[in-house]
Amino acid sequence: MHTTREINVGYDILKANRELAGKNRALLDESGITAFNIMGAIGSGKTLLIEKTIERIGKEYRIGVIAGDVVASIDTARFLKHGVPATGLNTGKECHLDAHIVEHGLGELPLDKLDILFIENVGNLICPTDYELGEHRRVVVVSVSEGDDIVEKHPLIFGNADLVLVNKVDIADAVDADADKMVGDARQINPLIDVLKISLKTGEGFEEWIGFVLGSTG
Ligand SMILES: Nc1nc2c(ncn2[C@@H]2O[C@H](COP(=O)(O)OP(=O)(O)OP(=O)(O)O)[C@@H](O)[C@H]2O)c(=O)[nH]1
Ligand SMILES: [Mg+2]
Repeated sequence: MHTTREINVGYDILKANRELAGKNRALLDESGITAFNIMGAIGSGKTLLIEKTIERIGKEYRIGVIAGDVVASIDTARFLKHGVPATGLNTGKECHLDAHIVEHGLGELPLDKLDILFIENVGNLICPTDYELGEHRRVVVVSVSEGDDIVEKHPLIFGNADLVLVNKVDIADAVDADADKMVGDARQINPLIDVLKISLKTGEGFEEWIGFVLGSTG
């Protein structure tokens, strides 16, 4: 005969993760670093966003990057080309970063020499939702090429984010997407969220993004 017992593994894992995230945040605060968790759909423009931001403010602010991906070396190489400290975290079969792996990433970076840290999360709109990393701001990048129903199909990740970037508006007509619908969906899910329509190709909305970054930086 089998007996069953309920164990709330999910709760314990998330609780442990939150504790570790708190430690990461304390370390970042001690070092005077503002950290951004850049989440978002696969291929939505997370790496290019960080690269363009390094080009725009990398001379005035000391920027570091943690690149999290199933295979992280490709995005890490893109960041290193800009001459900033960057480290890659391979998540293997995991579809999100967690606070423990990020703690290792922090150990690889010269924290005393940084003002801003961008953490690129694994590209998807589901797994990263519940895992705090110790960041100060949570940003979700989606793009019109995923289809303009992508936001309403993945409500949870927008519920606890600070900012949504609706990227690639330069190709909205070509892919038959209504970027304003995506903006409206995000606001409906989370009335407190900031939303910007941007194009990393034309520069539309980019200065507003920079305003968000600098406004968040202590
Ligand atoms: N037309 C257009 N293309 C863009 C824009 N932003 C990014 N791209 C292109 O989209 C592709 C994916 O960009 P990445 O920055 O690698 O996307 P990512 O979110 O980091 O992708 P993963 O790390 O694989 O999830 C690249 O070919 C970019 O050049 C944009 O605003 N407009
Ligand atoms: Mg990337």
